[in-house]
Formats: sequence, C-alpha cells, structure tokens
Amino acid sequence: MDTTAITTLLATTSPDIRSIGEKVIRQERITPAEGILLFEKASLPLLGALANFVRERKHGNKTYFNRNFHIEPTNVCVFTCNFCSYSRVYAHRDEGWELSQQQMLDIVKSYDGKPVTEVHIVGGVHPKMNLEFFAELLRKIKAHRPDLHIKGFTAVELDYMFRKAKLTVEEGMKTLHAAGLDSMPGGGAEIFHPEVRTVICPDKVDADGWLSIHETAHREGMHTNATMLYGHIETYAHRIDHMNRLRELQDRTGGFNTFIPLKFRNKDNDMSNVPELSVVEDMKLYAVARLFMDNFPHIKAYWPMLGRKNAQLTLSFGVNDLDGTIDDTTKIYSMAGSEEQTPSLSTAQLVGLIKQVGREPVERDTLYNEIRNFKDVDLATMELDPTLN
Ligand code: V47
Ligand code: SF4
Repeated sequence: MDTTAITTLLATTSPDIRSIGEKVIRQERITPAEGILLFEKASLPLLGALANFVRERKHGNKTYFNRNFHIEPTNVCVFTCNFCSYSRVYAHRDEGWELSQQQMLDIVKSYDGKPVTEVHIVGGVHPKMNLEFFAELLRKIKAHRPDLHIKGFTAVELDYMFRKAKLTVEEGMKTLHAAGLDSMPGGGAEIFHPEVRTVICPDKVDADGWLSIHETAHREGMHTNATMLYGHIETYAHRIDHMNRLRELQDRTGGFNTFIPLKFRNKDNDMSNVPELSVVEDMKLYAVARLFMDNFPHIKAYWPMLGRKNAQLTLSFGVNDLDGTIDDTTKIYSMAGSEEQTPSLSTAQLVGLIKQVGREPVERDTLYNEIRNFKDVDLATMELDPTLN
C-alpha cells in the first residue's frame, strides 16, 4: 500500500488515530501514550497497512533468515519463572539434561562441512556450570570452527555467572568476549515492569540489571537482540513501557539488531490457567512493535513458537525476519505447547515459506550481512541441491 492509499484509509478513522498514522508516514516518532492508543483503538487492517508501510520503507520486500542451530546446555535452573515449562530444579535434575563440554562440542562437530553460520547457545541457569566452564566451551568451539558466529547466553544467565564469579558485568563480558562470544540473544527480558515481573519471574535479574548487561555488551562492541514475552497478565501499557525502555537504550547505544516478541504458551507451567492470545492480538502486537520501535532495524517472528502459518502472516504485519533453520534441538517452546514439536526447516523449506507469501528470501549472517538472495532461485532446483537441505 502506498502513501496515497494509506492516507485514504486514515481518512476513515478517528482524528487521534489519524494523527498517529500521519506521524508514521512523516517518519516521526510516536509517543508511549500514542502506542497505547494504537493497541486500544486502531483496527487490525489499519495497523497492518501502517506496519507494512514502515517495513517496506526499511527493507522493501526482503525477508531475512539464517542457517543456525541451537545448543541448550541444560534445563536445570536455579530460577522458578512461572511461565516456564522447560526448567527443572537442581534437586530434580534427573528429569532434565546437563550436557558436558564434549557433548556440546560433538553437536558443533556434527555440523562440520555444513554451511551453518551461527550457533545459538541458551539454556537454564545451572548452579554448577560457571563462567570458566562456558569460557572454555567457547574457546573450544572457536578452535574447532572459527567461522561460526557464537550467539550465546541471556542476560539472566550472564547475571548469575558474573555474580558467582565475583566479577563486574564489564569484567565478565570482556572475559566471554575474549573467549569467543560474538553476540547475545534477547531472552530473559519478559516484561520489565515490576507489576508484572514480580509476579511472573520474581527471582531473576530485574529490568535495570537486564538493560545494563545489554548496554555493557553494546559498549564492548557486541550486538544483541531483545525479546518481550507477551500475552499473559500484562496490559497494553506494560508492553509499551517495555518497548519504551528498549527504545531508550537503543537511542543511547544503537547496539540492538532485532526485536523479537515471544508469544506466551501455556502448556505444563504454573500459568496454565492463563489462556493464550488469539492470532488477531498476535498480529496487532507485531504491527505496533514495528511502529513503536522505530530505531530497531529488524522485527523477528520466531517461527517455532508461532507456528509456520502464523509466522507467514506476520510478514504482512511489520516482520522482516524469520530467524533460522534452527534444527530440532530447541525444546523451550515444544515443552510449552507450541505446535512445532520438532522445529527444523531446511533452507529450501524456509525459502519456500517466504516465497509462498510473495516476499523475497534473503539468507543473512547474525549481523545481517547478506549471504544470498533467493529471489530468482527456482524452488524445484533448490530441492535437488544437497547444500540447501
Ligand atoms: O526468555 C519461556 C521465553 C525465552 C515460555 O535472540 C517462553 O535470536 C513463551 O530468548 N511461552 C528464551 N515463551 C528464548 C529466547 C530467544 C528465542 C529465539 C531467538 C532469540 C534471539 C531469543 O523464551 C525466555 C522466555 O521469554 N519463554 N517459556 C513460554 N511458556
Ligand atoms: Fe530458568 Fe529461563 Fe525457565 Fe526462567 S525461563 S525458569 S530463567 S530456564
């Protein structure tokens, strides 16, 4: 939809929503109060049209993905987040898993010769897997495969690791960076506002701690992502407060690559009584995120959590990234009830999903350098190419 078509659509809405829409067209920042109003009053078609307009202004038709795999070192965790279906307390660690360095290195080696560009390492906060254990793991991965980008450890894991090692955040970050950590994923952010955080995850790092770890990583020259766990007990105002804190930090550092809204799934956790959101509310959230997070280059839909069809739909609501091929090792969503029980897509399948909704698939590395544009690649040919399966 071009500017004229959006202006025509805006003419049919209330003056307050119209004025926000006009700001978006003029590339002016919307305020937190306006963000809340969009959630409360704007129609889904209008939000979609505006978010898509911004997405296409930033990225055209391009939709990014990468070729990655996950390592989840353990699901044993010292914390007890009420939404988590995945963790096990140390006393019940026999019900969970604890990978040794060798087992994790073997996972890395199983990708030898395969054109993956990133390993994503994230898991529970194990009381015995300390900074030195992970620093050594990073060094071993880098020694074996220097070309692999290591994106690892949420601010929650790092906060615990650094405190236990009696290091400042800066010292801890420098240690892991020197050992081979290239960037950080966005997990552990949940909802920053204490009215929600103290209910859903009372015992882990608070908002200021999370933000200061990311700020330190940015100052150390590393890029990071940011997430928001939505669709449980939070209000629209809590969501906007969360996004606003991220937007303010991004103004200061510019170190965030991607914002990743994560939909709350309610299977087998202490919040199973909270119903999951409708797909309409999901799409509204993605659209408002694209409109509000004006200084975030990318908005990502994590397809293992949303499911493939809904992930395709987000590409019309502001999203320009679908994460990666992932492989079937990630359990955090399958255990929480996602329909993707063994999340894994071949490159050909991911490219097919993106092409099916008329977008241009672009393979990227973690830092969004373009590796290959698949716009003119024929799907039938791809399926015959073993490097794309
Ligand atoms: O922080 C846990 C979420 C996150 C549930 O940076 C749940 O590229 C929904 O951060 N329902 C960890 N969500 C995963 C994560 C991530 C994932 C993909 C890509 C990136 C990236 C980061 O998973 C946690 C929490 O917010 N989570 N339980 C649940 N029941
Ligand atoms: Fe532990 Fe993360 Fe689960 Fe919280 S969400 S209990 S920190 S594994």
